[in-house]
Amino acid sequence: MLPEKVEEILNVQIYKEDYSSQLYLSMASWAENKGFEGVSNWLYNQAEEERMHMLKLVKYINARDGNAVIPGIEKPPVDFGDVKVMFDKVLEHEKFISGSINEIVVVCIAENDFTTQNWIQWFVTEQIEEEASVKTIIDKLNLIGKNNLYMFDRDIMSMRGTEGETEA
Ligand code: OFO
Repeated sequence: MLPEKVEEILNVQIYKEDYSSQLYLSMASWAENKGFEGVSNWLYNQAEEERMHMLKLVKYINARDGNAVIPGIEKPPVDFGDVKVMFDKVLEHEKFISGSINEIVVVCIAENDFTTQNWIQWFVTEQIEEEASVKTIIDKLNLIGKNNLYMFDRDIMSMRGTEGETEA
């Protein structure tokens, strides 16, 4: 049985993961329309991964006799300036998500819910990886400047490897 406060904060996280998915989907569509095939593929995969994170939360809450609530989602922005500005926003968003996951850990400890505290560690590790992979992308963008985005777009296609595979 989940403590009420844990159930509540996990439900808030469902919203955040769902919004992350929609945000990256919107970025993917924007990048695709600008002709960045590699960038858009990376973002489409990322959107899918966030959806898996959301599902993981839904299934966990329900498995622990809680009620997972599927939220309505705010419309994400539709214009992202340029590729570098967009990836800066991705990193900022991932840092925000990492903060949310840490808050969940804090609530689990306060509520003596060591089962969820243990379960949520998967997300803690995932956030380290996600922030690191976006930082690597931003480093590359800083190195190439604005003049060689074509090469960058091809390069990013090979950057996902197995990191995009997420089990629900
Ligand atoms: Fe971008 O990560 Fe979900 O949790």
